[in-house]
Amino acid sequence: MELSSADGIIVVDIQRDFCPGGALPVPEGDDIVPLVNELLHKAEKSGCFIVYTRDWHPQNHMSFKTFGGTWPEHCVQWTAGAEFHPSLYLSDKGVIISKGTNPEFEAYSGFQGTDLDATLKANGVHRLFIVGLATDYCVKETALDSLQRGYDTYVVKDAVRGVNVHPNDSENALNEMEQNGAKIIFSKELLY
Ligand code: VGL
Ligand code: ZN
Repeated sequence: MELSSADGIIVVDIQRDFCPGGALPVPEGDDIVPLVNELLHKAEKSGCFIVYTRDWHPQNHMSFKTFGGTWPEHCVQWTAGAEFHPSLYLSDKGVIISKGTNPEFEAYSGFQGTDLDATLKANGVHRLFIVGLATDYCVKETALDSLQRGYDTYVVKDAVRGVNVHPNDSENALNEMEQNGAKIIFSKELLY
């Protein structure tokens, strides 16, 4: 597949807290970083629009156990855990979208409560490739919102990883995305 300026890549939440050693680690979450970096270099060369989403919670966010939610405290704004993985390639052409900033609302999707849709439309993006963490939460919800907003949506299977609170959660999430119209592809289809 050829990439162009009508394409975008959304790098979902590749942050320290979602990687091994972090507060809410996705098993092998950091394994995808070299591949994501390759995809980013390819995207940059092709004029593809680059977005990095980040989970960016206030300290009193409702998703935290201490505030009635289900997750340990993670990705608190301006803390080390909220930083992008240190090996993630940050393109200076990339745009950062922060989500989950309202203490009263969960926001797994990069579209939820952000100007991501407007930013993509303003830049003429019609097709989206989604990579990152976590397959069964933020990747899934971002992909479903992307489909709902009319983007031709691709999920790069070898460039996502899931939490798998239940063992099949990632597989089920990929099926759900596919059933809703997402295309599940492998990175080699973009790289070679
Ligand atoms: C996420 C759980 C809580 C994610 C964010 O990025 O998938 N998961 N907050
Ligand atoms: Zn979160």
